[in-house]
Amino acid sequence: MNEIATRVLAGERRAVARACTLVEAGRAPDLLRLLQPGHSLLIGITGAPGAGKSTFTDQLIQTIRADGKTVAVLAVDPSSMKTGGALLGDRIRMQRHYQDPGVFIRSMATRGAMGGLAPTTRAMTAVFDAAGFDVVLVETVGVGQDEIDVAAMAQVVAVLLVPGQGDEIQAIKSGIMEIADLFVINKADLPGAEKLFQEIEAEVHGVTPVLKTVAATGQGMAEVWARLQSLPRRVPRTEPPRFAIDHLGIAVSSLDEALRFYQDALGMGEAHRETVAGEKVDVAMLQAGESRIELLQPSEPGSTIARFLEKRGPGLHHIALRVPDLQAAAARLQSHGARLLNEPRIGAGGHRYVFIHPASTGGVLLELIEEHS
Ligand SMILES: Nc1nc2c(ncn2[C@@H]2O[C@H](COP(=O)(O)OP(=O)(O)O)[C@@H](O)[C@H]2O)c(=O)[nH]1
Ligand SMILES: [Mg+2]
Repeated sequence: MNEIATRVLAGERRAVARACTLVEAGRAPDLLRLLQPGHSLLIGITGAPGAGKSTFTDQLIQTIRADGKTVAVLAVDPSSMKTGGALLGDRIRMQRHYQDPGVFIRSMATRGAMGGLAPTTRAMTAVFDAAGFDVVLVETVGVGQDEIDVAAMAQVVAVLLVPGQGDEIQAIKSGIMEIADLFVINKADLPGAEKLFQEIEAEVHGVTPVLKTVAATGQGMAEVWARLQSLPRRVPRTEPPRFAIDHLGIAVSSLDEALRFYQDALGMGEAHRETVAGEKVDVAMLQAGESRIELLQPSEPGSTIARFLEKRGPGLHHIALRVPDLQAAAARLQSHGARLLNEPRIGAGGHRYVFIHPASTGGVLLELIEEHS
């Protein structure tokens, strides 16, 4: 592993290819730990099947190379199309770059693995980043939650729309807006492109830029590349997730009594108190550096905390960890057989969370909370 990592960090293509194979087989956790972050700009390209993503990606490779930069591409293909025309078309199109040492292209089949795609994609982009590529492009399949997960790990995301589909405005309204940093009206040579352009412009209120391209000829690509570089970047998602402790939850029989210890005797400062009606619990939050201590007292008999006190007595009730991407973390846990107690959902403080059963965690209830939510 050490040797492969060293060779990846030196930018050796064969080591990069080998690392990708290990990552795809789920056999690379040690390798990933040995890699160091590089400086890649990580770009996600998404849009409905047939929108021209592969054609666009191929042209973008050309534009980026003409700008003197190196680029690695991860094309996520629906495996059902593996023997069909689409992928064959991609291969033939992108073939012109295979001899170029400044371009590395890797395709990955989804095998219909719901929720399992994002961690692998993330790991592969980390390999490319460590290998020193200036730009990493991820072309997604264009359907489902996986695509949103994949797109969300990029620093900038371009969403391709095409005229004549009729459902673009609908797509915008149903959440694609949140993942798009740039809208591209591709196939601008087709009728209806100008109309779609204006409809999208009206919808984004000048917040998200909208550009037009003809990927088939390369028209508009220089402008796209300029924009992609100048757009504000999201959190660099190639970083390994940080599992900071958000808070420790302690079940107590009396908040006032517990506060006499933490607040008065220990001197931790003012507690933020609230009653979470839905969970029948009175809560006092105390800041402890970057983390917090959450004291929990049942507000009604029969509540979860009341039952915990009866069964186990006062004490540590749960540990809450902050993760950058809750959906990805939950999917990863599920694929490893961990017992999730709920679907990721929005909690009282407006944060997204999921609970994991103590049976999976070494005996303590674990809460995962999404950062910045
Ligand atoms: N007219 C026109 N056709 C295009 C353009 N870009 C791509 N296409 C065609 O659209 C089809 C789907 O393209 P592809 O790149 O495979 O789409 P993907 O499924 O999103 O990757 C192919 O036949 C392309 O040649 C364009 O700008 N104009
Ligand atoms: Mg494609």
